Formats: sequence, C-alpha cells, structure tokens
Amino acid sequence: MRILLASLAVLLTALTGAGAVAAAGLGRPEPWQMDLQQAASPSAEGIASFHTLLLWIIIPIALFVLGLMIYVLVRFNEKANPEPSTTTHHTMLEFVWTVVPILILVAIAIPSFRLLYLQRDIPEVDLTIKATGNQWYWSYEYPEHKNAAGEAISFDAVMKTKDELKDGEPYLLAADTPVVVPLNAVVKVIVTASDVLHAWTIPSFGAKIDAVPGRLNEIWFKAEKEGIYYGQCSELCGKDHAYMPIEVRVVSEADYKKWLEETKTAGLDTAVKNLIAKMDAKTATRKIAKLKSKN
Ligand SMILES: [Cu+2]
Repeated sequence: MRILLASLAVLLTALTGAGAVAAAGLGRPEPWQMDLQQAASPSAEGIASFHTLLLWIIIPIALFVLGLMIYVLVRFNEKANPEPSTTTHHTMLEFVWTVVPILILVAIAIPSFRLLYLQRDIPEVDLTIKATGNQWYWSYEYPEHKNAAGEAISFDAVMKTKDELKDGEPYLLAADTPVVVPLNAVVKVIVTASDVLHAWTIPSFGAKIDAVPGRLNEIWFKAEKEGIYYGQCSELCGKDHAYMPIEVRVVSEADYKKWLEETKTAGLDTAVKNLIAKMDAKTATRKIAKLKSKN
C-alpha cells in the first residue's frame, strides 16, 4: 500500500512538475501539449467534447476497479481470510454487473453516433477541393475554378526543407504551396491516391480520411477561425511517409477571392506569395499590439 502511494506521488510530481505544459495549439502541435489540438470546426469541437465525456466516464470506472482490486487483495488474501467462502452465484450482483455496463455503453453510443452522422452527412457545399496522395507529396485541384488557360486550378504541395522554413514554420508540417480556403465555408475534400494508400487529415478540423487508389473518398470541414492549419499523411505509405505534410490556410472571404482572382490572372506563385505576405503582416501587427499592451 505504501509503495503504491509512493509511486502515485512520483507519477503526479512527474506529470505536474513537468511545469511548462503548453495549451494545445491551434492547427499545430505544441511542445508538452497535453490535450487535443484546438478545435476550429464543428466536427473537431464534437470530437473534443466527446473525448472529454469519455474521460469523465473512464476515470471513475478505472478508479472503481482499482479500488475493488486493492480491497480484494487486502481483505481476502490467505492470511486475512483463511477460510474462503463457497458462494458461486449471486443473482442480484450478476444482474447489476451486466446491466450497468450496458447502460454505460448506451450512454456512450448516443453522442458517438450523433458525431458520426455529423461527419458523414455533408451539408450544402461552398467549395470542393480534390486532394491526391502521391509518393511523397499531395497534389490538389479546385475543379470549380479554372485558370487563364481554362484548366482547373491545380498544384503540388511539397514539404519545405529545413533551409526553406521561414520564422516559426514547423518542420515536417509546412508545405511549399498551401491549400487556401475561405473562413466559415463548407469545404468538401475529395480524397484519392495515385499509387498506394495515404490519408489526408487536419486535426484541428476533425477531418481525417484514407486516400485509396482508384477510389474517391470525401470529407467535409467548416473552418471557423482564420489561421494556418497543419496535418500529416496518416497512413504508412513508404519511406518518405513522414515528409508529405498538409498545410491549409483559412482566410477571410475577401482574401480568398483575391487569391483566386490572382491565381487566374497572375498565376498561382504570385497569388500565394501575396497571400502569405498579407497573412505575415497581419501576424506581425498582432504581435506588436500584444507587446504594446504589455508595456
Ligand atoms: Cu502518404
């Protein structure tokens, strides 16, 4: 018992004493993050609250079972209880330990199915994007939007090497060309692959789906906060599986329209450069404002 308490104390100190437990990042992981990435879509919010609900159910169950085991160890060991009982049945007890878990599972199933249907039923779509997994990069297409040559806007998104990273950009997550989507728009992503299985995901959108060669999968999200969101290929796809990141930039409706217009007229490279410059300037202004308010 004393050993158990001591080890519990050590564990608690290790967990809390780690000190700098960071708040979960928006669209990206943080060092010492202890929770899911911040939610930025209805689906991610649903996942986060379902996860919290499950924790509240699981922790009492785990503690209850642990308590029972300790009680049995102490109360019914050979020394404390030399003459074991010969009881083999207890109808009430057996009824309770069958019915209570069923009730718990039903209580879990209801919000679980609600969440599954939310993710499955795609609302009226504002923008469709096709994402194709390749060994080892993603390519994207905006089938509804044509460029100057009359072809659908399309591009490859390749991982930025360490030398290409700009200030604050995360290695293994930043891509050379981001996917751009407008704020609060329902975006449907059609996902497929050209060679082997991959998987497209953005944790903060609660979106993750397999990319299967010869098959079209679809998923939707509605980003409710502007910003840069990162994800990684999430299906083992070969030696560079870790090097095909996903970067989505959520911008205001006006900025999105400008990006789209510039992509059609001036070309994608220019449009992306201008968009990133604008977002960087916004971040800088926010940082300066923060510093000023501190002083
Ligand atoms: Cu992959």
